[in-house]
Amino acid sequence: MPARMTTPASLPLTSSQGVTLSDNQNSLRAGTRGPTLMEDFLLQEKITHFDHERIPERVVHARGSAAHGYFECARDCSDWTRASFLSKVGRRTPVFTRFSTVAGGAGSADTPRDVRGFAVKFYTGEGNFDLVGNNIPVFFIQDAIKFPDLVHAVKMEPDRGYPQAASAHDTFWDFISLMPESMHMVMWAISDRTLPRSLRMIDGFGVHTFRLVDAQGVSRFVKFHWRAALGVASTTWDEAVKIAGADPDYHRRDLWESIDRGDFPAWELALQVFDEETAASLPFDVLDATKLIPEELVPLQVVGRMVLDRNPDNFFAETEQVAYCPAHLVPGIDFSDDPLLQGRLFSYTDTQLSRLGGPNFHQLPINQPRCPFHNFQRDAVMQTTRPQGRVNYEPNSLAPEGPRAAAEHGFATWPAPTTGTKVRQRAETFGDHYSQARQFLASLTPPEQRHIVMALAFELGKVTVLAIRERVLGHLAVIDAGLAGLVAERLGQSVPTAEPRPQATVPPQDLPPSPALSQLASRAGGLAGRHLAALLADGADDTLLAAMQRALTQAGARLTLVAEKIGGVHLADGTVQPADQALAGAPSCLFDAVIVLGSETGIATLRQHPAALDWLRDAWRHLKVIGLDPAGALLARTAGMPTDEAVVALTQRKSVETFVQKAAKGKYHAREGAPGTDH
Ligand code: HDE
Repeated sequence: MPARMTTPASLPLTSSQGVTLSDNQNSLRAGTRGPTLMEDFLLQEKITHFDHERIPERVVHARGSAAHGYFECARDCSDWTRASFLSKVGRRTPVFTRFSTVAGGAGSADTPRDVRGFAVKFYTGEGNFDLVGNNIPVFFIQDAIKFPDLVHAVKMEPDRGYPQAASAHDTFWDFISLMPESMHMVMWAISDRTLPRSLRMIDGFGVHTFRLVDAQGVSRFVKFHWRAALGVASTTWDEAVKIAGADPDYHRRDLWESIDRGDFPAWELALQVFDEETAASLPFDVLDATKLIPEELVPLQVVGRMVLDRNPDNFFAETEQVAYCPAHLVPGIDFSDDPLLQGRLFSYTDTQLSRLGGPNFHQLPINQPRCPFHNFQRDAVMQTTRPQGRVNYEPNSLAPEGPRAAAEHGFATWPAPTTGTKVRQRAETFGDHYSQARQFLASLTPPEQRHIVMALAFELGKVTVLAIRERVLGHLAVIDAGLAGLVAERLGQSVPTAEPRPQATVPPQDLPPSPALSQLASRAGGLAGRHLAALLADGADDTLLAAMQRALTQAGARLTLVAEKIGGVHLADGTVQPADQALAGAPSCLFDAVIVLGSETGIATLRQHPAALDWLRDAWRHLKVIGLDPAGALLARTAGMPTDEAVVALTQRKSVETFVQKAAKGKYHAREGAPGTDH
């Protein structure tokens, strides 16, 4: 019997050829127990399509999450550029933004230690502009020809197929130890920046120096920065590892849910604009992507704001098929001669040819410009347009109304004077690999510096070849002898003193610290966008819970209720409070700060429960602000959790305020070093 599931309102289920199906539950067979027939074209069509559902994943940045939104111009930048999306205050340009990790496959977890991609497609009235950046302002290498080697080294090792999404292995550090130019980026890559708390809490950087060109044809250099409205925040390493197990989709879910709730993430677009003279005065080359320009030298100027306010309708059609390319430019913006950027210009289109199957990927709805586009490019795989007429060439006299180049307002490359001998050689001005690495370290707060030591010791602790560890220690010694010593001590080996210890070809300089590089020193603060949890036991005080809920909502945070059973608990007033999540699926690593409420009898079962004890031990270890009513304090005592200023006794209303004020400051770094914490 075919299963009939139609209702009067439903659409007919058809094949891809438009034929309505009478049965979508049974394939065609010779008798109810007989063989399936080859003529079942409906079965064949369905299975064949399914067999080909996957396309090659991106060779890097395979794991990503994206959203729609808009960019609103806040400064008339026509004194710098003729790009129309930057020239009118209040003008809104639609965007599609994809965040990604770099090394892991499409199905890997969201929280490995890794750089995050930050790619924005602006659908401007003059064509698509793609700003394809990262959450770190510099890169590992100076020349595109090294990119395949870098990526091979960091990805899983080719014989054994592991580790997935991890830089802590021999081949990555082997490569790094032989590439002194990577040292500045390495300092960023092992800093807290690569353990973001949320994709809503990362900054973005265009990395390379680009050009802006105004209507008079005057060009200036520019660096692009995205600054997260919520500030930059990170997890600890142990937290990131535990999140990967508890919720591998932690960042994807966080982005989706906040947009779904109407809590839209936002970023300021800020520019560093400078002329050739300023570029020449800097102690490094602005064409070298392993260097940044400290804000203290060239200030950031805010030119607009991006808001992501709509989730994709379909992950594959949008997030997976979006094709970014740094060569997607609009009039008023141009490239510089940065050799890393130059290599990227062809790579992205090239990779789409194999990933999306041919040169018509710009016709996919997510990639199509939102302004009219017409030319004489024709045919090819998956052509979805129907160009009319006999003229598919230019110049022509047969279609005078057809498309023509426009000398006055079309894209014109800025006429940068260029002469030179063909060489495979780096400029001497690219030679200093250590000064900015040292400057970055010196610009960080003591906890951030400590995390770098811990991270290096962890990563190198996974390196089995002694000579690789020694080579890396040698580089660290050039950056900072103290750093090398601390890492060596944790590894239980010494910093090599004799050859072949790495030497700097260009002696490093002591550049002045740039406080803007520290995420702790420049963090926005506040509880907006944060996610807290209350672990509840029977007898929890209903008025205290309601006061906490009110205070957190007012601060822009949300509170998830966790209980041993999803059915919830009985509050002190006798009402049943359902839980949002059961304890087994909601460890404290998923939340920014936590509270425990119950009663002496109600908390008794939790005191026997390893997950409840770990809940508090981990909250402590992960430097969270913790609120405890007297029952919570009993649980803490059973867990052996010490106490400090960031553990707040929750008694009455006033204590709710104290808790909220403390939690708004973020992690309590002063706890680091105490028993039960990582140090
Ligand atoms: Fe990429 N990069 N990249 N990259 N990159 C790709 O393009 C490449 C580099 C970045 O969400 C690929 O469509 C080369 C720097 C992001 O879809 C590929 C070099 C920066 C994304 C490629 C670099 C980036 C990519 C793989 C050295 C920061 C994800 C899939 C010259 C400024 C975009 C794809 C998305 C993706 C090549 C270096 C950022 C293979 C050759 C530096 C955010 O074309």
